[in-house]
Amino acid sequence: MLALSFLGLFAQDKGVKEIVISTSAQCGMCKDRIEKELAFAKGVRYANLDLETKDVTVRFREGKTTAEEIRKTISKIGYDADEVLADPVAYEKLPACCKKGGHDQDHSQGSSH
Ligand SMILES: [Cu+2]
Repeated sequence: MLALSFLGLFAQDKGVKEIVISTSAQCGMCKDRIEKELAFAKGVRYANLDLETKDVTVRFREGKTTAEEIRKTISKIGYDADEVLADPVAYEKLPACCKKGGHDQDHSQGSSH
C-alpha cells in the first residue's frame, strides 16, 4: 500500500511525456488545425507545431494516451505523422494549399496547364 502511493506521487511528476512528431503541415491553417485537434485529444496537455520544421511537439499524460494514438489523431486530420500516413478521406477534404507539396506539386508528372 505504502509503496503504491509512493509510486503514485512519482507518477504525477513523470507522467507527462514530450514527443516530437514530423508532419506534412504546409501553412498556418495546417498549424491551427493540428494544434486545435490535438488540444482536444484525450490526454494531450500541449501541442505546438513549428512550420519551419513541420514538427509538432506534443506533451501528453502517459496512461491516458500514447504516441501512437497521437499519430493516428494527426492522420485522421489529414496529415502524415512520422511513419503513419494521412487518412486518405481526411486528406481529400483539406484545402488545396494544405495538401502535400501544395506549392510545388505541379512538376512531378506531366501536368496540363
Ligand atoms: Cu494549410
